[in-house]
Amino acid sequence: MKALLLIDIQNGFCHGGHLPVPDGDDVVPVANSLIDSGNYDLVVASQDWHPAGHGSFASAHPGKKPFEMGMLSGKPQMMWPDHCVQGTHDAELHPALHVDGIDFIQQKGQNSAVDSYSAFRDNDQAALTGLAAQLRSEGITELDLCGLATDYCVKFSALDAVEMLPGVTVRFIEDGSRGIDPAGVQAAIAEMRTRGVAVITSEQALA
Ligand code: VGL
Ligand code: ZN
Repeated sequence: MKALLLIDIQNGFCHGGHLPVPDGDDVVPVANSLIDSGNYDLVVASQDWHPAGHGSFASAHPGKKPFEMGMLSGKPQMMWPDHCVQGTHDAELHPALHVDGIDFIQQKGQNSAVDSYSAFRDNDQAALTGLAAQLRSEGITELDLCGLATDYCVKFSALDAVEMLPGVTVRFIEDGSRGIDPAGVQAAIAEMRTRGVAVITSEQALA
């Protein structure tokens, strides 16, 4: 049983969004070809879904600017621009994404006191979203993932998949993903490889 996990392909991370990832829109046609391939028994999309004033927003920390480090609940936290606020256009999935082929949307990031890069659990590795249990109950044995951003939510989701779904083959689709920082992307890919994530192309995923 094969699943496709599309990470945070939302307006906020694409052109014109509040936290745009360079060339973020370019993942959409790749994601659509994967969705439409019929290769997957289950297609899940994650959605960053923050309440207004979320603790990861620089605007919630007087004197802090976006992309500086700050603190959240006593731990170092990247200060992000306000993004993907629940119910706003910024939080919607990209309008060109073939949502009819998506079986389930996994929201995350609702707790203001902790960020949640991974679609599986928060950054404290405490609160689970329920996605791991769902994939297990569906009998998923292979998980391919891609989306935005490689160096944050895609990486954290891939590493959690390896850890939380023992026995499941996890593959990162490189051309279906884009990152925020080029050095961060290279480090993320190296870390994923080291931790047992296969790095593949969409062509390989579709083969
Ligand atoms: C993300 C930063 C903050 C992501 C989400 O989707 O990679 N990055 N929130
Ligand atoms: Zn976020």
